[in-house]
Parts: sequence; C-alpha cells; structure tokens
Amino acid sequence: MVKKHVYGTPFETEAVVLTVAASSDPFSVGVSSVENGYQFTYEMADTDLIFGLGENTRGINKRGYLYTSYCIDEKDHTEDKHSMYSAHNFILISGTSHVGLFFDYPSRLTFDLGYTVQNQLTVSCDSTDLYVYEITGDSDEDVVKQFRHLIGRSYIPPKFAFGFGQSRWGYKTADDFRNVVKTYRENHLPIDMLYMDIDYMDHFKDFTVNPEEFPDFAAYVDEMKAQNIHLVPIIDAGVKVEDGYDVYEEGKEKNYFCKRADGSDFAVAVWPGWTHFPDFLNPDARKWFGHKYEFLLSKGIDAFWNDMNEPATFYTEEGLAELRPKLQAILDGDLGDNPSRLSATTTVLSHNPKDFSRFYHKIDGKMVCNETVHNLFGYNMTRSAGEAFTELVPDKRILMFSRSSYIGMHRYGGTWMGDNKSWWSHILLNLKMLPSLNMCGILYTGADLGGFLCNATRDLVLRWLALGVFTPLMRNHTALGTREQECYQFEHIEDFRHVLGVRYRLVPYLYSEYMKAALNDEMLFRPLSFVYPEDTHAREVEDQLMLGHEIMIAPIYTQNTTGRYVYLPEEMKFIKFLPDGCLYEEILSQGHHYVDVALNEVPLFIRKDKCIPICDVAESVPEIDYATIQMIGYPDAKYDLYDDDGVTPIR
Ligand code: MIG
Repeated sequence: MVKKHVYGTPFETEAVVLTVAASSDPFSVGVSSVENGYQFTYEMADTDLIFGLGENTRGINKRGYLYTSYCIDEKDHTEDKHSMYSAHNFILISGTSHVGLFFDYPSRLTFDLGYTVQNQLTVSCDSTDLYVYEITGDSDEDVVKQFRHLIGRSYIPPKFAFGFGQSRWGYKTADDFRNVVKTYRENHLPIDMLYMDIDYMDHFKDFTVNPEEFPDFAAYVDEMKAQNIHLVPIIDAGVKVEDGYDVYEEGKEKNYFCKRADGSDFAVAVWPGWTHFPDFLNPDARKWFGHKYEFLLSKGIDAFWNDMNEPATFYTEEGLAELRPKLQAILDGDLGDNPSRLSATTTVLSHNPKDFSRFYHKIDGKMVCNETVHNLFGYNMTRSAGEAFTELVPDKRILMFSRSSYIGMHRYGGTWMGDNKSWWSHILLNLKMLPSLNMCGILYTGADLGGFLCNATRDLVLRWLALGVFTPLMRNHTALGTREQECYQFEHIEDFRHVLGVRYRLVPYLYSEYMKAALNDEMLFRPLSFVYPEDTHAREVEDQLMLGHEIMIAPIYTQNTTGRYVYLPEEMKFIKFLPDGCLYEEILSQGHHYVDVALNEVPLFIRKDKCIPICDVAESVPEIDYATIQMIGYPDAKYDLYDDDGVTPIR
C-alpha cells in the first residue's frame, strides 16, 4: 500500500507518475515526523537492514553511515564520501515489516542511518516542502515493485546496447576511432559500440563534430555501421559561449540558459571554456535542447551519453572574484597561521557548492534558485533528450545514459557509475551499486570496466570484465593519460576474447531478464536476502547477487587469487565458462564453498531446478544466432525466453 504524506508546498519533480491521494493518516510503521517535515525518525531493530539510495558508496545494506543527496561531480568514490553524482531518495527498511520511504524533495537531504545514534534512522532536509511516499508490503520484493510502479516503467534500450563497448577519453582523430574498431575486429574480440568522448567535437561544442576529422560524419557513421559498430557520442551539459555558434546564439536569444539573479546568463567554465547551462527545468528550453540531438540523429547516430550534468563546474567569475583577494594575500606573504592554506584555497574553485546558489531556473514564470532544485538538473537533461527522441525517432529505441540523475530519470535512460578507479575494491563497489540502483528504477547501468582513473593491470581488467559480462551496460572506459586498457593491450588476447565471448553467449538470457524486469517493474539484480529472506547468512552477503530469477553471480574482486569463497543459500549448479568453449559443471550443496576460478574463466551459479539459455559466441549482437540456443542448468527445468526485434519502442 502506498501512502502519500504532504508537507508544505512541495516542488513537483515529476518523479512519480501515478496519482495518489494525499493521506492525512500518520505513518503506519514507527516513522515519526518531527517538526512537521524537517525531520523523520525511525527506531531500527537490531536485525533491520536498510536498502536503497541508488548510486552511493559503501554497502548494499546502507545501515551505519550518513548519506546526503546532493548531486556532485565526485571523482573519489571512497568510503568517506556522502554524495555522488545522483540523488536517489528511496530507502527500504527490511525487518519484521517491510517499508519503503521515498522522499520526493529536490535539494539537499540527509540520511543518517544509524551514524549519530546506532539504532536511529533520521532523514532531514532544509525546507518543509516535500512529499514522503510510504510503501508497505509483504516482502522487500513487493515494496520495491510497488515503488517502481509508482515511478513508472524503466527505460528500454535497443538490443545492441547489450553488446560490449570500448571507450577512452583521448580518442580524437577519425583514425583513432577506426583503429580501435579495426583492432577489435582483427582480433575477433566481440564489440558493438565505440564511445566518442569530448574530443570528437569541434572545440567541445555540443552538437558539432570536428570538421577536419569528420568532414562527412554521416558517411563515417555508415562506415562504422557496416562493421556493426554504433558510435556513441558524449553530450556535455554546458553550451560554449561563442558568437556565431547556433546553439549558443539561439539559447541566448530565447532566454533558454540559466540566469544569474540580475537576469544575465550565468557563465561557468567547463571543458569548452566559458559556457552557459541550458535551463532544463524550463519546459520550453528542455524541448529546444532535446531537439538539438537531431543534428547527430540525422547523421545516423542512435546512442548517446550525457555527462557533466550534476552540473559539474570548474570555476565561475564569482568564484574567481572571491579567490583573488585570498590568493593576493598569500602572494603578499600572508600565509596566515595555516601553511596548508594554499591548496585549500584553490580547490574550492571547482565544484564549489556556492556556485549552485548563483544561478536560477525559470519555472512557471518564476525564478527558482538551482540550490533549491539542484538534484533535478541531470534528470531533466536526459529527459530533454528522451522526450525529443519520441518525436524525432518514434520508431526507434535510442541508447541513452547519464551521469547524474534523480528518481524519474530511469524512464528516459540509464546511468553509468562515474569516475571510478582501477582499484580492486571498485569491482566490489560496482557490484554493490547494482541492486541499489535497480530499486530506484535504474536497470540499464554499469561501471567503467577496468577503472576510469589510475592505471589498470591485465588481471584487474579480466576480473572486472567477468563481472561486466552480467551488467546491462558493459563498457571498458578510462581517463586521459592512464595506461591503455583496451582488450588488445595485454598479453594473451585470447583470454579477453573468451570473456567477451561469454557475454555474447549470455545476451539472449540477459536481454530476456532485462525486459522482464522492465516490463514487470522488477529488479534485475537482487541482494540474496530478497530471495532468501529467512536465511540469516544470506541477509549479510555483500559480494554476491541474484541476477534475474535463475542465477547467482559471485565475481572475483581480489588480486592474486585463484578463486573465492561463496555462500549458497540452496543447492546450485556451479558453472564455469572455460577458455576452450566448454562448460565446467558441478552441483554444490547449500552452504559455504571455496570455488576455483582462473583469470580466464567466467563463473555463475544456476539455482536449483532452473535453467538458462546460452547461444554460440558472436562478434556482435546482430550476429547472434538464436537457433544455436541450448539450455544449461538443471535438466528438466523450463525457461520462458522473452525476445523482440530490439529496436521498436515499447509503449
Ligand atoms: O571532467 O569527458 O565521467 O567518463 O571521460 C571529466 C571526459 C569529464 C567525466 C566523465 C568521464 C569522461 C570525462 N568527463
């Protein structure tokens, strides 16, 4: 059951799609609202688990820390952090009762989940204008399903998006991109997508391509399509300030950019230098920006990623003005009493939260400060594209994912998990975020495999790919200046070919389970406790997940190991995809096991009396031959395979 509690005059975020009447009842389960909307508290039982919060650091069970919803370009995904790129204000209290709470509030919101007082859950915000949706159900699964129904059906990508994609910040020339594809194809490394980071553009201007490198971009897109490659260009939130640049000129003329309090266009430096932010919260501006994707759609592009939309800021004139006297004082020899002051003074320039209070959106004719609706920016950028696609290409699904989001964005696209590092611990973090994001509606997601920042090693990339084999978004991406980590950069390419090949063997199953999850408002990845709620061991597992209704995954995330411990809540069939193309199969009993998994093997576990389809290896999604499908798992089990053309939108 869903109850809607209304405090003050909430901002309409349009996160929720169902009409729910406001309830005047108190919360049904121990939640109390202190000070009428500023604070909500709940006394946790020792055995309660707290799930949710979508994209965040730390555990699947989020209990025991402090999280703040405030979208930020945070490149250090370490345990001390409270906020990341997105704001997903849904928590699920799982104990003797099952309660979901969604705080529909677009600015800073704090979840103290037993941080200040161990058994006390406190959610607080700065203003009393919000909706709190309270969802009660028979099980965790039931609560999530009701919540997902409330917020609307998750985004459905084209089927090619279930292939593998290669990316690297730094590919620039037409030949850079060509060579990646050529080397993948020559080595028979399966691939469907090649990502274009900011250097494909003309001076980082959205909806342009570098004219010297891509004089006939449509022909270039065709050249790639002929090799079954979809190019995926990036779009950044900031529009370059440059006379004569049509997007800038139109936005300025029509007042579609965010403004300062004095009515001038707010300027912020990002990659292109000075830019303006489109006012994605203004419906006219949103429509205008979304239709700009037509420039690339008309050249044959059918896939995008939206970046820098927290929004990310490098510096503003206001920030510089504040910094100048401080720097001058330092140059004048006034180092104060703290010699570390110099670095502290300059870092505050980028991603300075003060900048969010310096620009305004125009909503229903009123100026609304970004600070008060901050978490809706990335959501509405991706919404602008998603809404435009239904008009511009009504017969086609478009691949779309975003860095920042709020609940509601899951209807228009997926997300990637941002700037992780080539750290073993980030393989585990990748795994932990999956069910949390799924609860919030985000099904099409994945992390930068191999890690974005820092230098990757061969074993790390292989182990990470063996998790990526299961995530809908399977992309190897890395930052400018890091060690090259394409699958052909390391010795024994055949091991990479094998791991990527396993992904393609699983596409019929993964696509089927993804579509069932999307169409039925279900999760694709579940914590073990969702499936085995009575099993006290299962309730504590943080490094294994249930995928779909048939399998469990347990990737390896430590270096220099030849296997790992797993916990099986019931008997399962342990499967390894061996490098010679054969399968290793062994029935393992309920309980703890150590399983051997070599670097070039991909493990999974099939639940008792279940089976899954696998097909033969293909080098791209359109080449997958469903006629080669065979069932693996328990012999007499049945599997209901969902399939469709993978292109036509489902309305
Ligand atoms: O400030 O476009 O998260 O994936 O490669 C960095 C360059 C901007 C951040 C994205 C990353 C991308 C990078 N971008």
